[in-house]
Amino acid sequence: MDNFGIKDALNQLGIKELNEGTSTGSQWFANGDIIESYSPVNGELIGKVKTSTKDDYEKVMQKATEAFKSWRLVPAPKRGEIVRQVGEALREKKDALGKLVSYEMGKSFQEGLGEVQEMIDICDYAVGLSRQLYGFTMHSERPMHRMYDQYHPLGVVGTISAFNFPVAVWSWNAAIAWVCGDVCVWKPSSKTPLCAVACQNIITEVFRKNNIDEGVSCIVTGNACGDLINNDHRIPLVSFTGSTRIGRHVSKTVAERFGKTILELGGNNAIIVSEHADINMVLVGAVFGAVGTAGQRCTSTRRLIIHESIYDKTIQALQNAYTQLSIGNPLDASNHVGPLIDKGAVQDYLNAIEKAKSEGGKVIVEGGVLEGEGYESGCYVKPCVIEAENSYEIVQAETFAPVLYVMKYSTIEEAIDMQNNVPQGLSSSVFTTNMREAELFLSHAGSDCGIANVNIGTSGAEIGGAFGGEKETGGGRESGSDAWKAYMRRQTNTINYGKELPLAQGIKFDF
Ligand code: UN1
Repeated sequence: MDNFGIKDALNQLGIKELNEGTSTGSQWFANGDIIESYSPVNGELIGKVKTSTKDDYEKVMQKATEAFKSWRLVPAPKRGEIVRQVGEALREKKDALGKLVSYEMGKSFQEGLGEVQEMIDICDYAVGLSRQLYGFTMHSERPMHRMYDQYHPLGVVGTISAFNFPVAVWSWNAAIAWVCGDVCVWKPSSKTPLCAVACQNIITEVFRKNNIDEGVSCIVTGNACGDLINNDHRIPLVSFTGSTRIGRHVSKTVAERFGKTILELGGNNAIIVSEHADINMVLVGAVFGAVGTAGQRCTSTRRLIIHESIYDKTIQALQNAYTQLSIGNPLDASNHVGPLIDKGAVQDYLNAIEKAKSEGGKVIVEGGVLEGEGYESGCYVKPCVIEAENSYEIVQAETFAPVLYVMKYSTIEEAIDMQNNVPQGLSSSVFTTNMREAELFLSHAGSDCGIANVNIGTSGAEIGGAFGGEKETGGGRESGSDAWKAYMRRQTNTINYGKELPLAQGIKFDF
């Protein structure tokens, strides 16, 4: 493996054999069990991380709540300056961190670099945002009165992130939360803990250089910490990325104590391929969407809804494209598809294919687990394509693997209905050069998803937009646009600068 420079990357990122994974910067609290992180690339042990006990968690929370008291007083643009430096530090470590993401998670090195680029971009975005945390001003109905609203820091933000974007999704939360004046406690996925340790090492250096309380950025490790966060009344906002099943639990638990959540749960993303589509564009969008990250993005393309008049032609082009895919070590730039995260995911993939067949699905491109040289980890699978009905149970569910379901439609209205007719509502797209179809798809009678694209696939959203979806996707929004508002508390202020005290609604109260 070392011809890919993994050892050097680990060194640069300060990853040791045993990492005491509970931390507020330089202070380490970790007395729990050990998580071993194995690479899905070759099955080798990369390193170990100690988990947080309840006591460790408590210590971290004390640090975080203490840090909030000073961090919220730092002027927002000054907080932005710290985030700018975090972006700079990430630029310096981009190669090493991209490599670790690829090695620990299994996505291609290009995508690993892309993920770090998203982190850098969100930092840049947050720097500008730090001068734009605007509220409205309103006209009061009373004379000599002024009204406005303003946004204040919220407190400790708990981020529980998933393995598939082990660094970027956390940074969307952290960079925005920091400029908003919040402090962060991060519980990374136990499948990719080293990526989190690497981020913490990078950030700690920046904070230390600036004499910032390191409690502004904390990590707790181990799955038990998830529920500690969910139940903790000191955490007003929990941002959770993961399955709908766990998301439902997070949502209930946090709501019970009137905490807020940002939920980024499952997707079941479809591309509608119109008879007016540019087929070459469809191929790039659909194949990257379905097999990129081995189908393990929330935004991965799961369904292709194809117009009947171009169905056969599109299927042929798809089959042809799939035969050209090379599957193997994701650090090798000549491969398109890396491994799934672990053997459990491989089993889910196999079960999905079996289930699709048993419901009547017809295999268009055969799947299967790869064996032999280069595939020793047992996590490499062949991307597959299955002709299916939208109503199949398996098509209605999200399988985090490169399984693409294809189906036919005859009218655009029918296609939009099919696209919407699943429990999830994250990303969607239509490929068409017909303006009426495109506009209908984007209209209030169109896609019901949080993300709706025209002539772009379902995956690969830019950080400038708000990211998230409807229905079982959870309804949260992260990243750009005005998603920052969820990280602040809103306050309406009315000031009377006159000498009378008129009541609102003209109410008289004389005595
Ligand atoms: C996710 O899959 O959890 O749009 C996030 C995309 C990426 C982020 C995906 N920018 O595919």
